[in-house]
Amino acid sequence: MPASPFIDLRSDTVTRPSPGMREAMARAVVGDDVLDDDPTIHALQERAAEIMGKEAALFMPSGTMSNVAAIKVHTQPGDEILLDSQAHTMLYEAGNAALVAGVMTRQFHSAAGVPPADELPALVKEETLHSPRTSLLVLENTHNRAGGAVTPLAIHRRIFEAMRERGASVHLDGARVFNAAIALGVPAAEIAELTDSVTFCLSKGLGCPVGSVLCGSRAFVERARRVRKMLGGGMRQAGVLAAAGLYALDHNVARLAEDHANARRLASAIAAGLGLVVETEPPASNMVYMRTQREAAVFVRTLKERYGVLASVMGPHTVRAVTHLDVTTEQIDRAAEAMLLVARQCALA
Ligand code: TLP
Repeated sequence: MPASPFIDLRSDTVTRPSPGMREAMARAVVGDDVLDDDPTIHALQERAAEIMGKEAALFMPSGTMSNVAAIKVHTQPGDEILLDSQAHTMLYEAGNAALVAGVMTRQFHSAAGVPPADELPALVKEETLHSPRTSLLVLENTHNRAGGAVTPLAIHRRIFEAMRERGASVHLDGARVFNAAIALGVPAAEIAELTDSVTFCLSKGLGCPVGSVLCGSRAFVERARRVRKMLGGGMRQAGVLAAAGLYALDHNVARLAEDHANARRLASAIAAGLGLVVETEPPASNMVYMRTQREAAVFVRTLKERYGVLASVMGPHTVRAVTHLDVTTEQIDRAAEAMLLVARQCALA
């Protein structure tokens, strides 16, 4: 496999399957999963359900499809759902909740990525002649737009109990729930038990080429299977992909701590730089968000062209760098040096 000429910090989605993962994929025993015949997918689903402490799980093509399927199953058309104004589901899923589930979204604001546990209960509307029913709250842990922020368990517990009392379900967009679990020092199941459903991505820090898993009660997963089919997500011999997922759950979870250490290393190395400000110092998980004095697009382009370091533009003056299993500590040090130089050159230009 030719090495990438870049140090690629655009996202943890850029990882490529390792030789060990590719071997596991090549060896996978497969069947037609739409006919419920793929033993490797069954194994992944059972394993994921066990890890999350849920009754059942469903292999999904993406985090986006998992979230919208969960929203569809938890709601009726015309309902209202509560969403963080900066949630991935709010900003980056192409408005699919409105299209697929026919729901209204009501936004709330989180402080540094932690949802306002005190305010949320009052946002749940009871169904009346006039008002929509608030049937679902969607949370995100870790929180991407808030710099990979981690919501503490105590906040999850208060919110879950309050939603239960008011008859609303809680879905967790846990695209990076294993990063949250590592940061909190708890098994992922301790977060998942404070939700009605949870999805996690295999294709981010866990290093798989494709896939997410949606977990919940048996009845929830049965309904989600039908939504997946409706959305064209019924896959056939996808056991080759599930094998990558099983490999990742065995080999790539505990090592997420290394990505967090690399993010902290990067943030502290650039923190005193001229022409940029680190937004989350120290970072809670594997992301470093920074504000640049020059336009983020200019900063990112210069970083790529002069130093072969890739980062993402997240706003007019906001840049994101994400650590993952395909970047070494030595590359992080080189990336930090390049960022300092570019920020300085841009600031003085
Ligand atoms: N996030 C991607 C981009 O879409 C921004 C990234 O590079 O971070 N939930 C969260 C919290 C996510 O960060 C993402 C992807 C998703 C859901 C969607 O997952 P996929 O890409 O599998 O549909």
